[in-house]
Amino acid sequence: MSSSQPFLNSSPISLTAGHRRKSQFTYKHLSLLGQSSTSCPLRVIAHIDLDAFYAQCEGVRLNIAQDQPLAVQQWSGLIAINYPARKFGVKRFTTIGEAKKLCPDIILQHVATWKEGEERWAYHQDAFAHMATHKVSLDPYRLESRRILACIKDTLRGPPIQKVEKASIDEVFLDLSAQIHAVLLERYPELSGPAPYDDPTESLPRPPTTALDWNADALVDLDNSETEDDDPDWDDIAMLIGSEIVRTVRAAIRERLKYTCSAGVARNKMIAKLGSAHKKPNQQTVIRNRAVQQFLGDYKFTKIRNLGGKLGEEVVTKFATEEVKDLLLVPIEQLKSKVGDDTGSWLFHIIRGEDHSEVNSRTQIKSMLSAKSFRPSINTSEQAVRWLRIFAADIFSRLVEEGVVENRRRPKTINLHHRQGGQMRSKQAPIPSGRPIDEALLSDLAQNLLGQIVVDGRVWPCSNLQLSVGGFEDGPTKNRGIGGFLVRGDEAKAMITSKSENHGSFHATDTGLPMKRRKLEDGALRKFLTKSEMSRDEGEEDNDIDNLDTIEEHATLPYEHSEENRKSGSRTCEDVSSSLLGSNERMHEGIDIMDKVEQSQGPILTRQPSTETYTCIRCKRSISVHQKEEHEDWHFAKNLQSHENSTTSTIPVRDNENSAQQSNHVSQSKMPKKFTASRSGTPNALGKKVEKGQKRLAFG
Ligand code: TTP
Ligand code: CA
Ligand code: CA
Repeated sequence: MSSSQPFLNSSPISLTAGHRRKSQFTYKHLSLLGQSSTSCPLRVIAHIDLDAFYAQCEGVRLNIAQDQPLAVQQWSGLIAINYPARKFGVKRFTTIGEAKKLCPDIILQHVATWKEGEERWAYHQDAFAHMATHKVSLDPYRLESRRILACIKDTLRGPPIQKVEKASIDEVFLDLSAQIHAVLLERYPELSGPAPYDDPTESLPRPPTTALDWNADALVDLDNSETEDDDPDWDDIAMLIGSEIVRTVRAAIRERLKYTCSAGVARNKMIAKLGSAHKKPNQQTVIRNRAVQQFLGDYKFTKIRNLGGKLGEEVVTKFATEEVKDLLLVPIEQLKSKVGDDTGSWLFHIIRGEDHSEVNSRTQIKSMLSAKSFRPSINTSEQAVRWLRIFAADIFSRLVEEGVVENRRRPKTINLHHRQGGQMRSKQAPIPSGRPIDEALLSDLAQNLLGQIVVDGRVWPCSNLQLSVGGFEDGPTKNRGIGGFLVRGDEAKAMITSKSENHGSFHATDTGLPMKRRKLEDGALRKFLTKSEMSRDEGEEDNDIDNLDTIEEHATLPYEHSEENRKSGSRTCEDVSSSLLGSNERMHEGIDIMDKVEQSQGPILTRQPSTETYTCIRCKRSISVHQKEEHEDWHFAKNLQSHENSTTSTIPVRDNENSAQQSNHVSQSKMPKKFTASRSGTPNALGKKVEKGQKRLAFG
């Protein structure tokens, strides 16, 4: 055995001679397994999710005994509760007071915060009392998340090439197919011979085994039509090997980093993910192919990825049930006629456990967001600028991890969103490509954008600011020389063009300022107008969004006080600090969609629920009027994310909203367009097209 293939030697299979019937799998299937083909029927995917993640991070950091109840506090709410504390009935929406009553020994650790005006985040003992002047930092958890990912990759190190997709701050998907293929050939040399008659459609020999040792795995019962007396076929054995690998990975995380996690092992991402949540903490659940129907039949379909949100609600309404087993009885034509061809077809397959979505190891961050809701609102540019500096520092520290210093990756644009009363405004600017990005540059650009908002007037009181960078591009080389920072031909052309356009449409004066703007208070303006070029979006943004269940973030919805709902991806955005990954999958998840934001973070709002409610026109949820603003911010953040995601989405177009060239065939892994952001044109952060002739003004 080579040291790079750590799983080849274990042999938990009892080798009793079995029946000599042929396998239902062919040589072709085996070869597809080696290629990690998404259509391979022997495919094995694992989903690993850390138990009570932030709580474990704090427990490990503070070296607290593992049986000690502990919860992570954010302002006056709890965002993560460890399993010992859960035994006392402490939950995510338990108030601090209640938690102490339920469990007097509980340790409540507040998340780290950036204090207004300070340059670094820190653990401040009194942070909870200073929501107005502190901003949450998720850096400690991001760092641990990274260490865990590195540990997983190290444990799985190839060959064959590993496929690991970071799905959220505390989750990964692993496509173990290629590894399992290698193990199979090593353990069962009879599989490596050429296919009889050189025909790949020939069946494989039957596995020489009648019983498999699943160790301590939680094994989901087989479908009714199957019995444990049936001899295992190669898919069972592949699953078993996958499960061994996952056990090894979990043990490594435990030994090296002290964290426990739970896992699901199954034939695709959708089932694996349900599996990891099936038994927690510190357990792994295997859903063999022969157990899929049984397993899914017991679920409400609203628990399935992508069916947690609006689409799920629509299906519930149209078919008057939430149960998978009821929906299984509905013929495909009926599904199609009620929810459209593509959605109907997708739904038909997904409830049968068919999901061919890929484990995408190249998921990359597509944008980063740092934001703060102000309560009370802020009233001066000085205050805003102090926050912008923090946002810039926050984003820059994450950019460093993305390799921005070495120019491995680099964002192209910077956006500032500003909320005043019910009005959200947004300004965007290119990040000049001719110089390295640093904290000061981001801070300057952000201040320029704020300057533009100030110019427009109606700025204070401001209740929310959000700074984001996006449009990430890979650098040409890891170590790009100085030449790499020179403006490229096209960019230079674009810059020149946009400048001349601006002059034309804004009647710029010799100071570079448009007439209309010069009338505005010069002092406030000057302060913000610095050397760099500024961009201007015309008019107010339209932040309409219709894709509740397509985005991932990490904010917690205050008005959905249930574990179930949180799984379906509903969270708010108060202090937000997120990085959006460019993956197809994230579009499809609810909370864990929110999860795929590499980490956005979800503050929990713990105000007393108000009796007064309104129905949100976007998501049709009933929301307390007190939470209206946060709720709208949440849509806003989700929209931003969906925009970022939309560029890599493989989601198909839904019939009733589709144009003529819609295809009838839809990949089962895909979701309908209605639930995604628009991909037409170049939507800006708010899903609105950025105008081609976006006005840019050069201020002196
Ligand atoms: P989850 O994986 O949903 O939950 P968990 O890890 O705390 O617990 P479990 O054992 O059930 O998996 O979320 C991961 C982390 O994300 C969680 O520790 C804290 C953070 N988070 C929020 O900040 N807000 C939220 O609303 C949720 C659900 C999670
Ligand atoms: Ca978790
Ligand atoms: Ca999770």
